[in-house]
Amino acid sequence: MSAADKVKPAASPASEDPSAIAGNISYHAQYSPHFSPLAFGPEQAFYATAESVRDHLLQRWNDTYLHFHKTDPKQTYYLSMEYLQGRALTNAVGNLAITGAYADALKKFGYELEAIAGQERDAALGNGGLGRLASCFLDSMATLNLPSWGYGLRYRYGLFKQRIAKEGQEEIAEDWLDKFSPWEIVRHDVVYPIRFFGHVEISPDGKRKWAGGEVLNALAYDVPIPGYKTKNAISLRLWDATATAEDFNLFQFNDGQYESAAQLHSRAQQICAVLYPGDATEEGKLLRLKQQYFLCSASLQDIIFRFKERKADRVSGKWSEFPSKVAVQMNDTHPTLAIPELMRLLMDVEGLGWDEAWAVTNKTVAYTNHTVLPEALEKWSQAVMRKLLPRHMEIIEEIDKRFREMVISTRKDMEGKIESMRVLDNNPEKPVVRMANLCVVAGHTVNGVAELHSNILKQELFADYVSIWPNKFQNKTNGITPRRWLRFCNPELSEIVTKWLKTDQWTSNLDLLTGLRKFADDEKLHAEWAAAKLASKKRLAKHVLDVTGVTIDPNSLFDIQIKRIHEYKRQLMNILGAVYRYKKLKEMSAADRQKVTPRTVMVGGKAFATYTNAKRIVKLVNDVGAVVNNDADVNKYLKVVFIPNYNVSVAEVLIPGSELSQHISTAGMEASGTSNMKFSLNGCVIIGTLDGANVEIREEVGQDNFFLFGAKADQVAGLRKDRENGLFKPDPRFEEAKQFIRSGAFGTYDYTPLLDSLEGNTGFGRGDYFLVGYDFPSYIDAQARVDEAYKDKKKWIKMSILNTAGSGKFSSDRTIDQYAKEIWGISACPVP
Ligand code: NBX
Repeated sequence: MSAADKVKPAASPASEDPSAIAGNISYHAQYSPHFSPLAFGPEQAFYATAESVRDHLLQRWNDTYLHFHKTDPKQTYYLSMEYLQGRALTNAVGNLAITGAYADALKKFGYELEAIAGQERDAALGNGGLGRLASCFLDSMATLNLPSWGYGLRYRYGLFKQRIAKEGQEEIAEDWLDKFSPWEIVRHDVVYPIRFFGHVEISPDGKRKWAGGEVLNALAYDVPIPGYKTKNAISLRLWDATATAEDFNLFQFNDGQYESAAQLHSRAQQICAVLYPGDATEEGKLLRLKQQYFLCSASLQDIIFRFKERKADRVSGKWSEFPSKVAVQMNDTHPTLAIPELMRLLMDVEGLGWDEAWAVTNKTVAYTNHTVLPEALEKWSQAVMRKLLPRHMEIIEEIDKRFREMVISTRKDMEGKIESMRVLDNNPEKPVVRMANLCVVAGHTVNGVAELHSNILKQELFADYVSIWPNKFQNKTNGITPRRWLRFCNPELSEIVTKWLKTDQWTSNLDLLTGLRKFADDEKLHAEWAAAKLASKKRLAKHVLDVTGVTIDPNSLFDIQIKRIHEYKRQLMNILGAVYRYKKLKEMSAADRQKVTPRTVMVGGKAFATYTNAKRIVKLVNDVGAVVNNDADVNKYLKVVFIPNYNVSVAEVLIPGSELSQHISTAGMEASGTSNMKFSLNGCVIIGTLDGANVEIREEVGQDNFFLFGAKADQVAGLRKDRENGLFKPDPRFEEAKQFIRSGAFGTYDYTPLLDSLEGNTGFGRGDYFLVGYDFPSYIDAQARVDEAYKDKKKWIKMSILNTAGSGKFSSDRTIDQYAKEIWGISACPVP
């Protein structure tokens, strides 16, 4: 009998009876000594409740691990530098179907579950869409009972907190671990060494091996991810960097050299200190590359460990079996180092030859692209790569060499294309490794995230590779989890949907929403729908008042744009539209104003700390708001509000309360967008361009229920050329809006550089690269159609219902099912 067999399974503290739950919450308040046992304010109540819920999670999580271990299915490992998890309590009790029991239990202490859940800090280990997608995917993987795990980094400080000061956006470190996270389980038994720097040693028999340099440890923290109404709970394994006692130089410390004594400890701390360290400096770039390697190396060592562990009882156990047990998905190019790291581990540690290691690697890894913006395609200096990861650089060079040889020997016709397709760009001025090219060359599958984007990948960015590997490229249109993004964040609307569909099965089979179409004209449904929307609008208005001090009218049209601030997303067009609207309102007679549809324009989003124009846009929205909202002539008809510190939990309040949402990127530039799906699901109508997933949303909800405007993706290049040739004639309305800002109507801040970016025919920071001027007139016209449509309440509510009804396709369950079948080759493994 092994020692482990002697450990008796403990009686489970996980109960579904409110009295027992209340007892368990009290237990955690007293015996999990984070606070004084006498304190039981809302914050203490949150931690004790979360720990009690964790007891439920742990049981499922253990059962799931053991079941996967016994069954030994092929398993997917999702590698992502980002997860935007947001809060976990409401989601956990909802997925475990114990919301009512916990609400009742908390009432015994005089607390509302919703208020206690509001105590939780967002886990913001991501920047935006890419990170939130990873979190939605985990929810769907667990719900579909798929054998799958997420791997990421445990950043000490996640995405910064945004404060709006006089000068505009300020960034403050977001201390999500301020007290502690009740959801993570530190795994002292899961530790791997990670090497940096050093050199390559060659043994007499020619074998190459990486040695020297500095070695840190990766320590695992597991976050259980419960599926919805299933016994399965999977793992999000987040790595933290640590140094050991041996790395602490006691001699130096006793000699008073405190900093050098703990040098390795401080380097370890830097690795997971922040999400996306600024990479303007060389140090910043090196740190970001260290982070990427840290994630890849720790995860692959862990994956190989598990493969061997599970293989132990099997008769055969050849490395060629690895791809039938392991699928690795790289979320964008950030985890590309998984490729050379897997090659290194297979060759240098496990003793495989190149060809064998390459075949295994190729069949194991796949890559998702999330952007076609050239400046966002990762390239690493060869010198930095060689210094930090000398053995990996050798492997990358060999991959590059073999790829070139393959093209030359098999595709004479492609010879002229080789330089741009290569992994290495050996431009003597700046030799770099092109990470996307490495992913395409090494991976078995490459996918885009919406139809339009995948087509652009195939026809433009990766066109040359398509002619070599026509079957490598796929589309997987993004999705969102309907649990967090409707069921839990919008309980009023959810209840109505369940009532009219006569089933709550839509939460795991979102296509059922089409069943609402036949009630789209039903007056009773309209009344209920409108009441639910109004309740959500009131909740939103309260949030706005709390965080900005601005009172907004729940009877006005709530128009929202929330996303990272970027010139291609064109928040500037939105605010120019609002400025134009304001100016027209000012010019109108009081009688005419009364005929106008009152609007509240809300914009939220964070600007990257060093992205100057994005920060100017934030400032402009705030400045416009300050003038408009205090202008007694018009503020009954227009308010402009900047929502500070946009994050997942703020989105959960804004999206249900929104009626019109803006997805107005220059066509061809937004790979997919996912908040567009969330809005539409919550009965919000979209004004947007034919970009990313907008195209598919419009198809699903019907073109009458979508306000379309703007240039199409295939026109953009021609329009830019025309402009360079001086053929662009700006619309007077566009000129008027810009001129109004230049006149100082919104204060003394110098908006010249921002507005100048929209002028001229070409040039750095000029030439209106994102075509705001070209699209502005059709945008204003589309907004006028919105105003008219909103006056007809019946029509508007019907559009709203049809948006929800047409959202079934955009469940991340559908997306993940397609990944599982068409890329990973894995199937469900439900805990019995
Ligand atoms: O990924 C986003 C795209 O812009 C969206 O269109 C898409 O819907 C979403 C999910 O597929 N990309 C994104 O969020 N990128 C990043 O956050 C990012 C982070 C770090 C970095 C580059 C991009 N170095």
